[in-house]
Amino acid sequence: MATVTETLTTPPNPTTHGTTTDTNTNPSDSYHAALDALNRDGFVVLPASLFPSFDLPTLRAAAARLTTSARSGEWPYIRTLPKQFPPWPQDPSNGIWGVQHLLHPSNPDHLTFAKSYFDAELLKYVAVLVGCSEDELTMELYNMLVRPEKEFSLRWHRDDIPASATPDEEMERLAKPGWHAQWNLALYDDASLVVVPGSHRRARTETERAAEPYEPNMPGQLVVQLKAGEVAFYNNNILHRGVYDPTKERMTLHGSIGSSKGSEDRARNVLQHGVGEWVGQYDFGAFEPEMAERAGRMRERLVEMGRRSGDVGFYSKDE
Ligand SMILES: O=C(O)CCC(=O)C(=O)O
Repeated sequence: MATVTETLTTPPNPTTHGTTTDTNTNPSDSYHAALDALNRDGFVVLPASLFPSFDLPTLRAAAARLTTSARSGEWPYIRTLPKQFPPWPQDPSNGIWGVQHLLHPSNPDHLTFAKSYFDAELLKYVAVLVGCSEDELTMELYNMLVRPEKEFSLRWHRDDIPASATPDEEMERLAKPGWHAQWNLALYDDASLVVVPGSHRRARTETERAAEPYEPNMPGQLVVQLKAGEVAFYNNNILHRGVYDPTKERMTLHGSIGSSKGSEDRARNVLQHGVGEWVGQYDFGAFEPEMAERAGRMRERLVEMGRRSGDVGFYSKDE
């Protein structure tokens, strides 16, 4: 299988991006280079050097503590085998492939994870990739994808378009702005995410439609190879799957941030994970003031989205 060869290496220009919230002014900087790659390919890999404040040893230690808790059943927010979409039963006896709600106030390490989620540099990329100002960014999800303890993989899917969609339905949804950015931040080298580059801009081909759900060799597929500390942003409606190696450590932080321009579709995608149940209790008092301010405003926009949307249901309750 092919691997990602394109990574962005240009550092951001501090003179044009010190504190700006206007994200649409300089199309030649590394933020917009990332946007171009995301629009073209449906994913982009950013080097760890762009995010110097990500503290990998501290994040790994926090991730290991929470994973241990999740596998033992102590941490109830988990993605359990063999289910692909929420809701997931809280019983870990069949194994887990993800840990939910890293920012939950009952996680003793929530602040460690929050520092990477609300990181000022990350948020600049997010604003450009979403296509909104930093003042519109909305807190969404921060989860972690972990090594299952036995063979497991996800079938080919788009996160927010069911496999039953007709080509016209696919195109109608793909033509709408997603109003969010989604990323994987690898704490260990990670080659679990497999994508079909460019498939976020078109309906599935006949071959893709007819393919087995777990087809190991989809035409044009590419394994996203992340080194520890790298961040892959990807369009959640790119045709993709997860293929996991139970023998290889995986702790990959899986985040999304939206915009107050987001629609009911986006509200369902976010709120079906249950974040609305605890986000109101979040106390940002322990954050440094600038981050507390930023996080507080992003949380308010999430609460507002919940208020506007009411009961949003689940994308695919039984899979
Ligand atoms: O494991 C991954 O990186 C992919 C996860 C995924 O496809 C999903 O959560 O929908």
